[in-house]
Amino acid sequence: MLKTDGALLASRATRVLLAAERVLVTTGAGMSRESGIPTFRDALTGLWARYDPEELATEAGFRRHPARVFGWYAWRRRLVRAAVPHAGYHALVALERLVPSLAIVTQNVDGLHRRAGSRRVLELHGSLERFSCVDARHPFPGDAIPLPEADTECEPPHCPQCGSRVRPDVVWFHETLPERVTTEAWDLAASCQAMLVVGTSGLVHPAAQLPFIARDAGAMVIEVNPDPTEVSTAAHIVCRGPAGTILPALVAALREGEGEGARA
Ligand code: BV8
Repeated sequence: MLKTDGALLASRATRVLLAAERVLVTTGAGMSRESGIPTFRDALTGLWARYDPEELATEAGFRRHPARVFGWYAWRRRLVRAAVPHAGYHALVALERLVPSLAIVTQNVDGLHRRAGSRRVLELHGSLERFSCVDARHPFPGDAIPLPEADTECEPPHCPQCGSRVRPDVVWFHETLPERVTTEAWDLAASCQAMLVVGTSGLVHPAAQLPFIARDAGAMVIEVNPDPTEVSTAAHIVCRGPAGTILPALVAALREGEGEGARA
């Protein structure tokens, strides 16, 4: 049977994954697209179309227009609540059982990896489901924050301890990433044998450095993305297609490989 480029690449990727003890998966907004969650740039649509990320995803923007920013995050939180993890997420859960050690480092704040059942997930940019106050980052219970029905601006509550406004516990632009998670993610990137890079444009730093750290440490880098990205140059194998199709195909091939006792 003539092997298509896609099949050839998938089998090369399968062999790499079969040979790897430690696999690291890094994901971006493209991973959530097939579950109906807009990518970051796509989320600047409708009511939010006329604002740039600096306006909606920075502390300065929040202090200038708290109700506008809080409304945008409430709208995204409602979208995420209604979303269902697609087959690509379940493939990563299965992959966790097929390789000795697997971890997921995500830029996504939607929590879908954990919702699908992935156990080792590092959220580099925080979560839409966690909240804290803007002045002192005192934690604030998410279930005390109602989800507005419409895409509307909504006033954030105030912190019972210091009175400052409550914000989503995400990493905004010009903010440093959570130390513990970042240290663990960088260590994993520098010590994995294979990295799957799924659905990221590689434009946002420092997360964009991870594929290059892995490559420079001798790991095989496999990109899964329908379009070329900043990461493509770091990739040894490029699988051009959607995560919801490529990842299940990779896991099916891996199971086949496992069946034939191909693991190193
Ligand atoms: C910081 C949380 C230190 C909030 C987010 C070095 C060079 C240049 C700039 C910088 C640099 N270092 C720092 C910067 C500044 C800045 C930055 O990177 N700017 C960029 C835009 C140029 N970085 C920061 O500010 C970081 N902090 O550096 O702190 C510091 C501290 C004090 C003072 C100075 C410095 C913080 C960055 C984190 C920001 N927070 N999210 C929220 O979500 O609201 S970023 C947010 O956008 C996401 O988390 C994600 O990281 C990013 C979106 O990127 P992607 O996930 O890649 O998504 P994108 O839409 O771009 O692409 C989607 C891809 O999927 C595409 O390739 C597409 O082809 C593909 N796709 C589509 N469909 C599918 C698919 N793939 C597979 N399957 C499909 N079906």
